[in-house]
Amino acid sequence: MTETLDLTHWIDGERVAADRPGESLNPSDTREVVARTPDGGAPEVDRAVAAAKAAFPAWAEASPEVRSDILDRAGQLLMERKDAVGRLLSREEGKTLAEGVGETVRAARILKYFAGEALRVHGQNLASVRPGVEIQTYRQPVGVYGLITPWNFPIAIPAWKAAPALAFGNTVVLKPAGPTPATAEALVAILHEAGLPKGVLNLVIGRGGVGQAIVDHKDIAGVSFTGSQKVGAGVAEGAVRRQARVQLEMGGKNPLIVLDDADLERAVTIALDGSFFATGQRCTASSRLIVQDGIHDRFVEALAEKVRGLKVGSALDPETKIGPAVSEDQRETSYRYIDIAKGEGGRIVTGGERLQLDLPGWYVQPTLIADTEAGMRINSEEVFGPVASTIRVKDYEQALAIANGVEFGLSAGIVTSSLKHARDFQRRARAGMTMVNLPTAGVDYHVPFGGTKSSSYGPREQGFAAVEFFTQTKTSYSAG
Ligand code: UN1
Repeated sequence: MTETLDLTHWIDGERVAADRPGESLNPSDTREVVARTPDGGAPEVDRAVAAAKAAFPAWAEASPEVRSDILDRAGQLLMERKDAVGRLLSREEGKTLAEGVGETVRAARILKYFAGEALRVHGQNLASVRPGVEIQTYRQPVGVYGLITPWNFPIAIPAWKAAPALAFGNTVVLKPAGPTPATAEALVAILHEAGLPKGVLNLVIGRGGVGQAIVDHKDIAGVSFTGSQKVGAGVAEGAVRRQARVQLEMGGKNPLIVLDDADLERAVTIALDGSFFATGQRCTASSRLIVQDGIHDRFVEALAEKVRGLKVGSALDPETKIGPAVSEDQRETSYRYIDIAKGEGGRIVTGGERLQLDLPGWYVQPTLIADTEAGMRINSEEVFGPVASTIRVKDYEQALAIANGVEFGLSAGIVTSSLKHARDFQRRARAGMTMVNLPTAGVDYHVPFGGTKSSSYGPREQGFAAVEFFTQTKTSYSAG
């Protein structure tokens, strides 16, 4: 299946025909155009926001059962089409077919989870400090939300932002990432097929100008963004300037500590998944492997052996374990950081060379770099590719200090059989999520997601925490 899709914006429940000057390419084989794409801007955002604003009162007032049913139906439809949508995702983003289908299932489950959450919005009833007075708190929908989503989870992240926004009675303008609009469009189409009223969810496809227009629009009450720290800082500034709500999920430089008492095989499996799967293009990926002296050499050797065995190739080939980078830019970033690490004294244990495959795609050889030090650029800056480095440490305290010693704090992992160290790590790791004997990446969809320090800003996403950002509390006093 190599058809080229002609994408449109979705505004006020309609597919809006537009010129299609852009294209999204298949990173596994760049001769293939996955979709021809419109290039929206402020005028389309204006129309989308106007539609979302007009749709808001009725959607906010709708029975939660109506909203719940639509999300549930959309989840069901997506589940039924997981193979087709997952394949489109893999063609467009480059993660393997298993990962693409897996992510599609995750998106479907998110829709179903928030179908339940729509029915569980609740407040509190409190006694006043004044006799005869009662107080109730309510959670109410806020208005129009702008959602700006990244390319690396092209359906799960649009789903985990849109589903709570819609479940709690808000309306939405969604801007998908430049390289992956087709997957987001498939989600929007399914939600409409499931019965979403017109104007409740709008999609504007385009480049950075669309995001800027969303952030600056006076009728956008809140912005949820996942992407780079640099863009995120601008989003926050713009939103705060006009007192809009804002939630940011940005980078990570996630540590995985491996202590001497770890099971070697288990540690290797965890590192392999966290560092290399999904081509390392996860903000939760483990990029710093902090390894205690006694296990260090055995760990590096065993991991390198596994990394050498990873088959890099087309995302659509069932044999492939590591798909391409999403774009030429991302491929070059990986190779640039490999050079930087070499320049800093890192030793390439495996990978590092340019990969020549038969297919014209943006492939990167999975690369493991040993003998690096905390503080090097390779251990401070996000690479976002299948590249990991190891840092040798003498004990747990040194490992923890290094793990905490970067500006990011999204996910942090430890592999150990010591309950004492595991518990201590859970308390003292400066990260929003800690993983004991699990990869730093690969999170559940029904619990809060987010980081500390420069990784995140604003309320948590996902699970029962999502209600914080997507509702506003009203406090009502009454006397009989
Ligand atoms: C995961 O690790 O399962 O953009 C999810 C990202 C994160 C999501 C990671 N916001 O990579």
